[in-house]
Amino acid sequence: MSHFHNPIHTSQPDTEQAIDRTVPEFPVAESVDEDNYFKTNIPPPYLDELREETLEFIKYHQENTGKKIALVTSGGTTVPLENNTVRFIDNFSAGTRGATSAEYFLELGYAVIFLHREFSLLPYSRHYSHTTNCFLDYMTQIDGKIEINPKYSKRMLEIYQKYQYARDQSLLLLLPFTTVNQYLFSLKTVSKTLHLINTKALFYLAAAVSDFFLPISKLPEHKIQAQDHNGGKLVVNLDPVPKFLRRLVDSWAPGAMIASFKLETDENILLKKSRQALKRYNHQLVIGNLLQTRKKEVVFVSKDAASEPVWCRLTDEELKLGVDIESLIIPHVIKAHQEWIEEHE
Ligand code: PAZ
Repeated sequence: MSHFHNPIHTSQPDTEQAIDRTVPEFPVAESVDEDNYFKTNIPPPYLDELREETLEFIKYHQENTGKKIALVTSGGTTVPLENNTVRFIDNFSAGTRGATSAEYFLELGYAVIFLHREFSLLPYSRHYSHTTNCFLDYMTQIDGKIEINPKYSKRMLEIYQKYQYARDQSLLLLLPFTTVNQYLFSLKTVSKTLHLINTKALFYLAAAVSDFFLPISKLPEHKIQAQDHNGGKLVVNLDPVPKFLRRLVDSWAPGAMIASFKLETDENILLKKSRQALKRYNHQLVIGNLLQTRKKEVVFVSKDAASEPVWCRLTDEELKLGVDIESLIIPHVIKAHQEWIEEHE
């Protein structure tokens, strides 16, 4: 069983939705919003295949390895403005947090379902895919043959060995999405499938999910024409994406441990918004981060009323040496997961 070369592709969207992320709080999604959303938007055609792959992966680990499972979401979602999509709204996320975190989960004994934006960073290949102009920069020509440049080979061998181990042990299931609609249908399907078999799973929600979208009912079928609009202007009127985290907690995967990320750009509201998220969605852990400093510090806000926020920071020296902040985040999350499992046994 290898899930590294998944046949599902998502970047040619069929129909969907829109974003930005600077706007007021929207109401928490109730079941009626959920029903409405999933009734009035079209599921991606590969959803059954995605469910089957998830089920196979979970059963395999339940029967053969007994490993704990982490669902890691990663990267940004797009919001198509046309059904035959020429234009879409996107966000900044490259998937660094998700891909790097997945590596540390794997290293620390988890099997990982990696629900990610197609073509964003992936565990292991992230070290090479976006870091130079081209992967060929890592190669060199010696006596008319092409080889890995010796200055990279030691590090590449270490990464290759981890990659090979994860691949050969079937520890990583790669599931792609592109649009926010694909993300929502996939998250619901994977969560419910996971919940059927493994109620003690860990959800680690690092994807940057659109807050706004264009429902299928309002989506033009064809490329928007400039002359169709007043003075050539395009005014886009987006709906809020229902806040599904509460549905995940209450109904899709009740009993799972859920850690979500909260992204802000204003440091003065980060803690307040992180606490608010925890209260609104009633899950276990919010990891707050600022766009500007997300690679060097995050704050853990947990449900335990007695606990103060815990900051986790890299020193300047560690940053210079290229230490990943995820090497601090993941042990913290795993410890919380372990304690949570013990409490619920
Ligand atoms: O993908 P990346 O490493 O560039 O960014 C990671 C992140 C900032 C998207 C993530 O840490 C995060 O905060 N995700 C949740 C965003 C939100 O919906 O608030």
